[in-house]
Amino acid sequence: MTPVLWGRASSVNVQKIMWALEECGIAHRRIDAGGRYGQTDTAEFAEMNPMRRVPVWQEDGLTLWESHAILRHLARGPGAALWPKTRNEQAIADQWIEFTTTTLLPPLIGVFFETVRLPPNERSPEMLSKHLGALDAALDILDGRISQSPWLAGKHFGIADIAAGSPLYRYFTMDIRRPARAALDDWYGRLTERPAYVKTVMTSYEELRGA
Ligand SMILES: N[C@@H](CCC(=O)N[C@@H](CS)C(=O)NCC(=O)O)C(=O)O
Repeated sequence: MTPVLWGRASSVNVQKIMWALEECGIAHRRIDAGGRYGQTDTAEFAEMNPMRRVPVWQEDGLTLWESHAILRHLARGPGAALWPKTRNEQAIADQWIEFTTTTLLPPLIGVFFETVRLPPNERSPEMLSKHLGALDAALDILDGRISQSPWLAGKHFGIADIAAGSPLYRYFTMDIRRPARAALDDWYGRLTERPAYVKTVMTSYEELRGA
């Protein structure tokens, strides 16, 4: 079967997979699901992913959810160009992927909600300030890493850059204050030069805006 990616193109977690697929020219079909596209509340979807979340990846003999697990799976196969070359680089890539899940994404999502997703009358300056503080601390750490290494895992662009880089388009386009960070700004600039990033990540998120 042609592999199937379930998930709406406006989801930052789906975008990670779309970006990896595009970087490596991996044939697949994408089906819109989640958010305004629904489908996640059906029994069939729950069988694929009991979390009822997107993305979900389906190929012969495998149904997989959790975007970072999908990224690793692709990079161990047709997306090998994204898989770090040495065991040490694989460990470092994993470290930054875990950092993305635990430390970068939660405040970034919080800021996105307080700036875009919530209707203006439900936004809270206190919550925004709290999330921005945590986000700044996470971005300072990323900036420190990129000031020592061109890409997160080392010399080569790969899955860690995709995991951490996909939400950064939102960071750099939201209406918030952004302190200059030379290395991080340069890394983001290099991401925006990749045609696959432009096509899959640098896209409108207006459908998510609260009324
Ligand atoms: N840890 C999961 C998070 C998945 C997730 O929260 N997906 C969001 C979209 S970014 C979702 O499915 N939201 C409900 C919806 O879109 O209906 C992953 O990385 O895949």
